Amino acid sequence: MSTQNESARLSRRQLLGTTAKAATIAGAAGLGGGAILTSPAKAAAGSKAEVLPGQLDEYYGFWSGGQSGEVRVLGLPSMRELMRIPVFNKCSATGWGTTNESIKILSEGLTPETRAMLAKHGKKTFDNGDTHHPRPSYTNGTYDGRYLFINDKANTRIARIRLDVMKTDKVIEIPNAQAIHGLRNQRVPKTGYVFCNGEMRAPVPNDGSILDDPTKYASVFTAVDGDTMKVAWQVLVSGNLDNNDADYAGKYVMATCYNAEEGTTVDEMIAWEKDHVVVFDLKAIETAVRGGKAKTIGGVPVLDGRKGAASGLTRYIPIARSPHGCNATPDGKYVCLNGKLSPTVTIIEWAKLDDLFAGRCKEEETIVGNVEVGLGPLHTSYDNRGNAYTSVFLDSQIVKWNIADAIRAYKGEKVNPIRQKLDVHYQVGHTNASMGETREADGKWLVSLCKFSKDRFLNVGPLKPENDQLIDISGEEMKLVHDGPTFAEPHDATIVHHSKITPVDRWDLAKDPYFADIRAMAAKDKIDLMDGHHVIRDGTKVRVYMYSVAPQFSLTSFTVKQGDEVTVIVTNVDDVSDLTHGFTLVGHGVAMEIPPGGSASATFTADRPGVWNYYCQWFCHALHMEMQGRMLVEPA
Ligand code: RUQ
Ligand code: CUA
Repeated sequence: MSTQNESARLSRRQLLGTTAKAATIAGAAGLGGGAILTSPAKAAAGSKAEVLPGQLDEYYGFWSGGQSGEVRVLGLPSMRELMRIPVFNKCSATGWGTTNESIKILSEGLTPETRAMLAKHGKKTFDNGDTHHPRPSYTNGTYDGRYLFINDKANTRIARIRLDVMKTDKVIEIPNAQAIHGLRNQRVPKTGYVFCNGEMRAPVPNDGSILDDPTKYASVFTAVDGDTMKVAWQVLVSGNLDNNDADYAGKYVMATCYNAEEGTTVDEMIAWEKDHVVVFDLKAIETAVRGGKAKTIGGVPVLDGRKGAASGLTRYIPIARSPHGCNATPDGKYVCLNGKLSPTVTIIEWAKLDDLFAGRCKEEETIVGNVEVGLGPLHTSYDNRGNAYTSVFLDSQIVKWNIADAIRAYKGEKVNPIRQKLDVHYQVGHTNASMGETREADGKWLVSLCKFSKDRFLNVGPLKPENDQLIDISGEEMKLVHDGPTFAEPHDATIVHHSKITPVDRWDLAKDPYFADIRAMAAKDKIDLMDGHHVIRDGTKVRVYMYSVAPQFSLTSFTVKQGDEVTVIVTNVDDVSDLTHGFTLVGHGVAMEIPPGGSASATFTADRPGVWNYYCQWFCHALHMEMQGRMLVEPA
């Protein structure tokens, strides 16, 4: 074995002067150490990661934007940021959260109760979100380029992003649950279900009849139909659901749970030696829903899969306390559970779950490996050569180990599964390998998403960027080749070969469902969106249609009355790719992206008399500054 950084690790541990357990607990509370330690990038591997000017990357990386509420698209191996996709946040550049189209997407999937609460405060949706897990859709165990799904822990939502246009097209709130954390897609035959872990426990229904009685709370596991974005069913679960993963057979989903104690303070939550993973039997659950065994709560079918319910829908497998990451191996055989408070990764064999549900084996007998990797294992990813790569938070390392050897060692053979421990900087959360969550894992690149950057970049004040590191895993030895600063907080990233995704260059205004409302509005007003300009008055409502061709709007002034509710609809008729216009109305909080081949609309009240200029805020032409017009508001 080559544990090249073993001595560095030991000295760091000595430096911290803490015992393993205390360090683990301190680290879990975010107090983890990590002395400053640099690891020189290897020149040869570095040049492999270099993508020269004008060259394209081989992979798309989908990065969650954490508490920024967005998703980011990176190119790998260059680690260049290619795009940001607003999801749960408001975006000043694109008008996400301002345009009628985006507001509809952000509001129509909320529960009636949430909509009513927001409406009382004059709002149509939430302004914040907390994304963690960006997951592309699958067909037959690999990415199919249709969608990317992402959770919102903050307001219990999930969103779907269309990968042809890289825009969010559906957002739904998950009823009954609180704080969607783990999110995974069904891999086989396809997505299919999107599995959502409601992490935090609360009464179901949460109507105020139960308050300070945590024994009556539940966490809620939800299967959403990824095609319709409707909740298919929910299962109540014991403990707090953390991460999850689906198998490669379409039969089971597994989720790690902490707080089997069902306490409400840290001390209570880590009191026991063991927590559990919960296994969901998809066929049994579907049969139960079809057989009318579910209760309708919050408008969706809910089954009870808690420990005491003996439902036959779930099984609970005890493992060391507070397990975190849950990662299926690309060969379809195993799933790894990352210990977090335990220095181990536990391996469960999917096939043994058949025996477990049939009563032919005990819970512990599904476990086929338990490998000690270091302090604070969080997540594991895979290459195509039988190796696993585990992120180890407290030790700030990526640990490469061999799955087959880990299983042999568990049987008592004298083999050491550990291949290498590589220092990363610092306190790594997620790690993910290229195509590592598919049958087509290719073992080329691995990212290490570090929670702290300390001294790795120029100082920007007390709030430092995170450090996303790129590691070359194509050879025997892992090599760190790139540091990449990122803003809060890319919990997770998925690396997809570029051949899996085919984005378009232009929208199709005539057909795309994204513009259905604009088309319907124009049809009602008998207007051709691609031609002329029109001001339609409808009582105190005014609809203003114009198109844009660099460097002009087809309408350079329009007149409304103070107090009118004005809807501006702008269509981009330019024929050139990469020619985006914008529409910003000064002093009214209105800004929108007008994409090639597409249209956008925004509605506001013209409450201030006088002259209000509008302009194109997306650089489009040498005369871009001159691309403007005036709204004349007659005093009431
Ligand atoms: S979790 S650092 Cu939100 Cu994916 Cu593990
Ligand atoms: Cu159009 Cu700038």
